[in-house]
Amino acid sequence: MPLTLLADMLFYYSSAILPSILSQTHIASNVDIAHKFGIATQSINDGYAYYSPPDKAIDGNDSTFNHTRGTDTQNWWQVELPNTTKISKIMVLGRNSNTWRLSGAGVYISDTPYDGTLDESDKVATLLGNAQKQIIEFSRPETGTYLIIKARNSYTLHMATVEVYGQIPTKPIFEEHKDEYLISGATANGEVVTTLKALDHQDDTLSYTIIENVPFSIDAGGNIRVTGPLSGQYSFTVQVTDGVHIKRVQITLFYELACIFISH
Ligand SMILES: [Ca+2]
Ligand SMILES: [Ca+2]
Repeated sequence: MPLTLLADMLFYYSSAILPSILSQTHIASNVDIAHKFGIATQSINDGYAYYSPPDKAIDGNDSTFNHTRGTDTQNWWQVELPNTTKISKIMVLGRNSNTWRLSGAGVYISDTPYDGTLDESDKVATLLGNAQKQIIEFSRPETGTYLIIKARNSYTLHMATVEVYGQIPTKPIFEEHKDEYLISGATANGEVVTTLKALDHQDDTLSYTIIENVPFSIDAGGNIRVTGPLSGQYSFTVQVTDGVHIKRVQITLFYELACIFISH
């Protein structure tokens, strides 16, 4: 093969195909998932003098820290990760003051948010009371959506930084929505009846399709519109794709005029 042809092919593959494949499958192992995607929460704080909000532990700044109250029901912190995340490494850096308070704190990975109780089978580590980087690594990733840290006894929980590394979902995920919708008899042709939006953690461009032949269309924003005369009910599949991965949901639309009223 002539070298120029080979070079052209390499250029073609590298410029046209590889970037799109990489954007779908490659997840940089050095991305701190907690900082980039996490939503941190802790016990309710009501004007407590030493209060510092939960997101200070995932703000990418080692000199700021969260701060809970020091009671055994309020000394917890958690970060919600993309559902679900395969966690391969966690780093916890304690606050550079009152370091002993981190001693004995438990680290848990859970599918559900903290509700006042902890499943000891979810526990993956016990922390030391210091202000050094404590690294927890898993040879086989631990899967979960919540990383929960609970201080020991009634110790106050404060941490400068919590980092999470691993893999997040590559498939688009539909945001929370209803399965069934009632459409008013006054709905006009072209009117939006509902919106089904999906999110993609790689920020890939999403496109939506309705699979069945029904009098509805869906646009790039997930808006479902009436495209023809309606009668009865319609169950159909809405598909979203990021170009590689496909996610589908089934919804049902009831047309109000189809209701049959029986009088006795
Ligand atoms: Ca911080
Ligand atoms: Ca994606």
